[in-house]
Amino acid sequence: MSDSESLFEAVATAKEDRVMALVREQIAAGVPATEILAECNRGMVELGNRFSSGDCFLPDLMFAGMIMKQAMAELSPLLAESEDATSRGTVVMGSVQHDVHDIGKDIVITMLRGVGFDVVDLGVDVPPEKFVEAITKHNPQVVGMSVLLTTCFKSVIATVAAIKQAGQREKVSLMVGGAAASDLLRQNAECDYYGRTAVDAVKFASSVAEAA
Ligand code: B12
Repeated sequence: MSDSESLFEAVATAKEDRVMALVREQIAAGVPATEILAECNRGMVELGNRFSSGDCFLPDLMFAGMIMKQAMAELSPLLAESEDATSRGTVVMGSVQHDVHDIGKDIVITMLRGVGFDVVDLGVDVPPEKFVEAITKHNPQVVGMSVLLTTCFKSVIATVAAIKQAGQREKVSLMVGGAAASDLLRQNAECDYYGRTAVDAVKFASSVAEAA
């Protein structure tokens, strides 16, 4: 292991010890948690590119997922620091049906909670009817769907259709995000908002809360 290896490179090559050492070093040096996280995310995207080109394999993705969760355990308390203890509203979040990626969803949740939202985490591989049930039970202002697989576009569309069918569409704002999402998906699925990052999710939920 080279001591000059950056956090980006260490994540992209799934080097657990180096990632954790650099995360702790950067926290101690006062680098904002959001910046540390952004560099980890870029590393994960690079790892995905290496996976696509056959330079690494599924176990590497799984291992990197575990490393990211460890890094998140260190960063979450910093991301969740909030001056405002009163609830700003409720958000229901889940990774859509057939999608088990949860690292990005969990970051979105941590950041939303950090700025004072109550978040109901439905987990991963969430079928449309679970979103509908959660809306009935928790009466959220915002529902967020995370999607990392292009094969799961149809899950986003099916979730929105189920929400419409249940007569809930007018009472919730729908946001979609995750590496496979785009503004085109937002349009096709008739969501209200596409966000590229967890910070975008916070901005959108905050704008909905402020307008209420
Ligand atoms: C780690 C990983 C895995 C891990 C996941 C571990 C876990 N617990 O999540 C494991 C090993 C399980 C996995 C499995 C698979 N994976 Co995978 N995986 C990845 C990888 C490398 C990183 C994902 C990640 O965590 N990124 C870091 C997080 C922080 O980023 P993020 O999720 O995008 O979230 C950020 C934003 O998008 C945003 N965000 C996220 N959600 C939301 C929601 C809202 C509402 C908003 C506003 C914002 C938002 O906020 C976050 C922070 O800013 C990606 C590569 C990539 N480019 O994404 C491939 C990738 C997503 N996987 C891929 C594939 C193909 C698979 C498998 C099919 C592989 C296989 N052959 O089995 C399976 C599918 C499993 C399933 N059914 O879901 C492909 C998808 C290709 C495609 N176009 O569909 C990718 C892109 C890799 C590639 N380049 O080929 N994977």
